[in-house]
Amino acid sequence: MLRILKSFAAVGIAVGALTAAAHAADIKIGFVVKQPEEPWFQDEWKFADIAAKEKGFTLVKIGAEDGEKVQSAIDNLGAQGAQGFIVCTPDVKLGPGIVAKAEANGLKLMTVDDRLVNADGTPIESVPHMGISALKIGEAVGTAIADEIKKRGWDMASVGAIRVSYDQLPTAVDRVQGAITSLKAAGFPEANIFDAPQAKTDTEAALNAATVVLNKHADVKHWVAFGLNDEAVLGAVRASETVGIAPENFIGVGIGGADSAINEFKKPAATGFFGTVIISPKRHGYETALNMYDWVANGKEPPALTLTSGELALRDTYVQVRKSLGIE
Ligand code: FCA
Repeated sequence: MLRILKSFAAVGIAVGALTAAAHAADIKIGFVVKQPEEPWFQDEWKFADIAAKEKGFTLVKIGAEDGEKVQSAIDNLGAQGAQGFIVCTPDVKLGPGIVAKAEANGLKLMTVDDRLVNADGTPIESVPHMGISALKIGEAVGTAIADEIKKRGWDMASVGAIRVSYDQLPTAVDRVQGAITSLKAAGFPEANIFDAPQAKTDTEAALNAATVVLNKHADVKHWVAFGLNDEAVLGAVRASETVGIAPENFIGVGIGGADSAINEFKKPAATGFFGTVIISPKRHGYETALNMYDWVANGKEPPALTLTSGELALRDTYVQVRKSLGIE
């Protein structure tokens, strides 16, 4: 009898394990990003894929560059029987529409990187979000630039700063504001900071915006640049090269640390792209995907707001910094 009971118990455990596995296999989670060609988002997807493999759920990756594509991506996920999705939207003002669409399709919703806003511009707090500590990371950018200005012995009063801006995105505003705060605290004159509004958040748009500033102030010899990400700063660096500014006269510090920055650091000679504050695609990809999985599978709601940190890296330190962040 005892033997029979024991074997029943064994079967019970095996069936339990099978049910859990079958359950994970039924789970489908979407990961929708605004700029699938940007290395940062490719890295997010890469780490989300690792979470999917580990837990055994299906990850559906969708690039959605505009509002219409976001809407159809959500309908598509609903039609495929997904239970939830994570999104970095091309426009945070789509917030209320995205929330409504997710609800209509019975999908759990979480945001990453860019937080949805209400019609009045305030964040939609009911949607769990993971973003970066934008002000703090921006401050680290500004400090790195100010330190390097001093190291190169430039006269602060005659240095020009390019603020590559994308003011329709709150996290972008905070990032550049942080940089300005640190620069000013280090004695950088506000009047020397020139706005270069980019039409899109890619390198080409930043190049165009920065070129206008550089042409307007052709008498300035020493330049620095900051923006919302590596692409923004790389655009400013490319613009400086086009107008003939030497790398030693330019200090650009980005935010990101994915391939856009790495490829620049790998060039045989240093460019004006001096450094980047590396943020974690592992946390933003792997952790958000796990959070969503836990929500769907176990009913555990993700934290309402998670803000991740960053770490400054230069040409000769980025390999080490990436390793220490577990993203090598
Ligand atoms: C925004 C930017 C990306 C990346 C992310 C964390 O979405 O557009 O480049 O910096 O925040």
